[in-house]
Amino acid sequence: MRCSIESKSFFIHSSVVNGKKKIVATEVNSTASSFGNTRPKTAAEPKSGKFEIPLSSADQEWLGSLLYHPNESDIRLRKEYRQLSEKERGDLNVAFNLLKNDTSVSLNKYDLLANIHARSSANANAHQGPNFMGWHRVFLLMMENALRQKVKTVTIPYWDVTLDEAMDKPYSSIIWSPDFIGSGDGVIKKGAFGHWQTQFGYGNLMRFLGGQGKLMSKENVEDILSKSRLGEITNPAAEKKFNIEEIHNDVHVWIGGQMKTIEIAAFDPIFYPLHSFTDCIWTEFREQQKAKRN
Ligand SMILES: [Cu+2]
Repeated sequence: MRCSIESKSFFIHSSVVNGKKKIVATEVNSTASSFGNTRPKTAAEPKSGKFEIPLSSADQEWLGSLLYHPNESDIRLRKEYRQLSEKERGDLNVAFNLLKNDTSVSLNKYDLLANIHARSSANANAHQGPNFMGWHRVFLLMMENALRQKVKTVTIPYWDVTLDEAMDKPYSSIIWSPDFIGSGDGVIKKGAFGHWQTQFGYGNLMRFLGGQGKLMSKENVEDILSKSRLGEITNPAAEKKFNIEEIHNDVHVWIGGQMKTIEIAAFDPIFYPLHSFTDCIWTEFREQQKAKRN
């Protein structure tokens, strides 16, 4: 599979979580939409308007500036997160933090953009249906364009979740170290995202790896790629085994913390490498579709 790298050499790491910690009750407790089976499926969701901040003209202008597609001469290569050089990883961290600290728009640039995922119009259209992949592709591109306004060489890496799924202790993957995306056993205290704050009263960025949910396996990806029609891999018709949205939901829930809840998930920067991976799987799916047609 092209979206996957086979080498396991990336897992030589310093352990960031000393033994699997019990998941405690401080998990983000939300009345908003949780990823997974418990999520209501009515068109009226979400009920809360608290995520619906008014957009100023400066906000709209900035968000509009992110909606462009790279030129042919500016094709970007998204790498697996562990394949970034130290410099590339550092640049990515700097770009995320420059957006987070830029308050020339409402909230700050990172949070304003992350909040697009929460607004009811987007939320209702982006999830629980065949638009899931397409909506998130554009959202991912907007975040990548935003990052490139700060550091122009940055691309969003993809996190090949299946490599971690194959580990005995996926919570001790180097992904969850301060040099990468930060820890997974409560509040993130070290690294580029240490003590990041989220919006709407959700406080410190936090994660509770492995409490619930599950990581995506190579078999999951093979199952998805065994199908040839979008309806067979998306809601509402796809069986769970082939359903890319539901399989990705399990990863959100596995990470826990903000990632578990749709309206605040995009405040966690791991959201983007995860979606970069699902986007890569979708690209491969589409290329197979085209090949079959020819
Ligand atoms: Cu989403």
